[in-house]
Amino acid sequence: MSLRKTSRRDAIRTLALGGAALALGNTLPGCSTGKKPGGPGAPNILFVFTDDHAAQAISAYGSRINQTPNIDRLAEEGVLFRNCFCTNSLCAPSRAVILTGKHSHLNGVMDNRSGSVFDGSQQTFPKLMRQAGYQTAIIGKWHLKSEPTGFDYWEVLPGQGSYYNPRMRTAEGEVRHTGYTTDIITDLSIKWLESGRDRSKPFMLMCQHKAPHRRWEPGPEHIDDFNDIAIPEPPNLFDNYEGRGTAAHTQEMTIEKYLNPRDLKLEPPRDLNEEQLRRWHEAYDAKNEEFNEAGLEGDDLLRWKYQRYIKDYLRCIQSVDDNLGRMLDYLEQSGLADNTVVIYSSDQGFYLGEHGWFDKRFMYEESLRMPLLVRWPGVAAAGVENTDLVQNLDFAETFLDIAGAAVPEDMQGRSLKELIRGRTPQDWRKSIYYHYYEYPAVHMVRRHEGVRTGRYKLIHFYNLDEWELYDLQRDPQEMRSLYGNPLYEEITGELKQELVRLKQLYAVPEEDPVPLPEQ
Ligand code: SGN
Ligand code: CA
Repeated sequence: MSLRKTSRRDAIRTLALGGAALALGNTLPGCSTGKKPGGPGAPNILFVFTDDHAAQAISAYGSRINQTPNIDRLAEEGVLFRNCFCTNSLCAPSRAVILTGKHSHLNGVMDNRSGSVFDGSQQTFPKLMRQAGYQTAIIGKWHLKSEPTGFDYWEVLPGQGSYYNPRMRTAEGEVRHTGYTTDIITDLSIKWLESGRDRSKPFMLMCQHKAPHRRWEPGPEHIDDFNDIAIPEPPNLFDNYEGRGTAAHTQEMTIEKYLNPRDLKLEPPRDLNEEQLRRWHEAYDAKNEEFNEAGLEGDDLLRWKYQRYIKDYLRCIQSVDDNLGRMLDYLEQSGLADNTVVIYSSDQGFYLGEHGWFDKRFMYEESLRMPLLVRWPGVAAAGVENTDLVQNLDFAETFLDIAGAAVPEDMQGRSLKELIRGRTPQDWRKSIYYHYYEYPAVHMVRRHEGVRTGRYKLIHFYNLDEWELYDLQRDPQEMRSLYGNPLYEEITGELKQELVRLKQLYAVPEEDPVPLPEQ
């Protein structure tokens, strides 16, 4: 830990020099490599994207609960973004924002419901990269219901996909694999890099894992990890939601009440083959017997559920981290590493027991934040941390900019390329807009929108007409809303104005685009 910090400080010093050197060599916007878009030598992009991986479970972000050596390699060799946030903390919406560079109300995917089908005929960055001469591929979780468009190759999980023996959709029809899905998605990705692509073109490969999504089913290699240790609990595991409004009190995502027997591995998954099931029983049966005999209640039962949940979640992440290591090794061995930008991120954050919760959806920090790490040899300085406010809204623009392709005017984010190079533009955004729509639905998180600045967060649960205000510097865990406190009247007024400005900027409709069902 301290070693990494030292190397970061050194790296920041290097950046000051490196930045100047880069400025002399590369002054043309959109042409960092000095190469034509899509032409020979244009950088490849490998985007490794997971489902529900919270930054609190990455050691480079200071995790107290696990080690992720391969993700950390990206931090050591590139840039770690501390303040990357999603616009709408849910799977399909986050993915649609990434493809289009537009907020949910413009790309049409406001929530995960069956009616929210991504309109694949709209402008997306993969289509534009293809036009710029790139080969594009997506392998793994897609979750946007319609057929992927803009990809030279795609092989995706139907819906949420499964952890074991996944069925996958391809342009030629459905295929079925045997094994652990995180390993399989990596195998397929390496196979495409090795023999599936047109080697005369640069590539954009989206390698998108199902893990570590609920029901957190570990793979055979990590199923016994963490057995003999207790994972530290978050300080607000026993939160009683005092100091917050109706939404925090009425959600349905507490570890205490809403984990079911399959989540807790008191019942095995239904899709395992004989050998996998044997391994499963070997891992859980004795522990489950011990649990059944203990007759735990109250706080002790919650503590046990937290340990079971968090260990399985972390076991899934260990496989993700191993498999990222395999991808990085492949890039090295194949000679691709020097000219490939590697990006790691996840569709949103997740509660790892904070506020007593699992799941996401709220605009509170743990589920708003996305991990984002970028390694770009020769361009990004190594071991640097960026603290600017960035969003998944910026990803499409960033990919296009890396490729040297033009960023369309109607995309709503902004390329992160200059930030990756360590040079934040003077007029970088000072606030972000957030909007969550999926209510009523699983977990019963009320609809809300809000604004976050570097220090403050204002949230409006608009169907309840309740506001919450947090001073993130004084109350990083968001335990007490300051809304209505006279000392914060001025800042509240400023944030309300900022919210209005952002809604105009992003063309948010007056009427909620997802009508509330009749009561
Ligand atoms: C499933 C999960 C929910 C989760 C949603 C959305 N239940 O419905 O807990 O909030 O997905 O997740 S499960 O028992 O089926 O796993 S998302 O990441 O796809 O948005
Ligand atoms: Ca997700």
